[in-house]
Amino acid sequence: MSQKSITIPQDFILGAASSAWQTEGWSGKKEGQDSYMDIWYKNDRHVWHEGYGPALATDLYNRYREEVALMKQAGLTHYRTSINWSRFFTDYEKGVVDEEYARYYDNFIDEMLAAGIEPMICLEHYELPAYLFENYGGWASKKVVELFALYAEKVFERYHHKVSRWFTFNEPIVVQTRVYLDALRWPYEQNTSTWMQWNHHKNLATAKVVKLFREKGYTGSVGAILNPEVTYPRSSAPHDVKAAEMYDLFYNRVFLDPMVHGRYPQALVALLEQHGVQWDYSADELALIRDNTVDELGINLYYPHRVKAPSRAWNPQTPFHPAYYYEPFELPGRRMNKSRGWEIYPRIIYDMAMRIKNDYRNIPWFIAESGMGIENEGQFRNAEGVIQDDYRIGFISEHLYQTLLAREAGANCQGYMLWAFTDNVSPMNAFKNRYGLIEIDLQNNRARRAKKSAGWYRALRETRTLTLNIDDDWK
Ligand code: BGP
Repeated sequence: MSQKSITIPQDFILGAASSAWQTEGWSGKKEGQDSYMDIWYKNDRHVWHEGYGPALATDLYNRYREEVALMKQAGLTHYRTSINWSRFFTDYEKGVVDEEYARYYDNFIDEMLAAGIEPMICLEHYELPAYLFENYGGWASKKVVELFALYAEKVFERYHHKVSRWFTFNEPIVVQTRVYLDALRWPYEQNTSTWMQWNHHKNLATAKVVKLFREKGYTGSVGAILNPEVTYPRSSAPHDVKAAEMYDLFYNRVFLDPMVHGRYPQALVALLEQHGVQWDYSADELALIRDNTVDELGINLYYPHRVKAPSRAWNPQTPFHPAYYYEPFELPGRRMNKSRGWEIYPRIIYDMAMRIKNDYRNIPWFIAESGMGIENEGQFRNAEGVIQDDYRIGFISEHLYQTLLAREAGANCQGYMLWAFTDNVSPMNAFKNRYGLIEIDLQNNRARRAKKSAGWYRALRETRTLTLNIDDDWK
């Protein structure tokens, strides 16, 4: 075991993240203001862990003052959440702001600013209005791209003087991949062309919003929060390396390249055509994407992704799916977070940092989500009732260490944000795997209680030094 210490630069973000739908609850929500997540939950509650979902969530809508006091106690420099598009308007087509909901955000943001915590706001964290999903097919429609730009316009008008770091989407690839590619989520359709159309329209919407923000002359930046998966091939053999490259092309570069370089990879466009994937795009749209790349990226990184070359021929009856080119690979002996079924490999952060430095013009970025979800955390409670989450402290230490090493090696990395500030509702895994620095007590009216990690996080902020033990003995 060796002990290491590393300095956390003064301007380095030490924050935590969350989203509107995963915290606020339905208090004050009006008829017709469902989001995609709400209708999925309403239509298919049985797949949500123990029936928990967005209905109450952490009741943040009623408890944001208490929450901000806890953020301050935990030493957060920044807090990232979303505004819920489905609740921000009473009419999505005319852009009529729901004053009651907007006032909640006015107050929440003011409360953070008064506590010295910088809010970072995402415009969509899966909160596509159900109305737009049902009436236009969601992001399959160009009309929805227009309406998103209208929404961004209204949000910027109201908050540009209070918030300067904006993000269009959180993990823009996720919903369509789960619904249209893998058909794992309601409404369980399989249509690879629809998948690609959603990808394209989210890239287009990002470019439109970047353009709008710049034309209005607002101070600040517009970025996006992506979840590129650091994908390692099983072996150095060319067939396995190709599998990893293909995975990267379809799932990572489909957003990274247009958002940072302003263009889709040629190889991706050619493969989509070769496999008959149809998506509607115009030269004007591609020009808009080319001219309006993002200012910064948030990167969500949880686990390494490993692939190998496919071991069988593709079934010709099955529509094209990128899995045509790869198969998942499990590394024997891997370190695991058993609650989540995810491998733990902190090196992903360093490897992603070098990728951004070398292949993505060293654009400013930060870790927007990193964290450890653990089931049944109550078992780690001490006599005073405080959850002793040393595993979380260990996880953050190792991942933050890699982030800081990358920064020392020239990565343009602005900070580290933990997922999540409090325990909350994940899609289906609602309150199953607990991620927070703050516990949410479901048996006691969503009461908040700081875990051991909250005090440790605060000390990080105060000392601006990370000290950790590295298990490096030859035993
Ligand atoms: C990320 C999402 C978050 C959150 C997190 C944890 O991909 O951006 O919204 O849900 O995953 O998810 P889970 O609880 O399923 O592990």
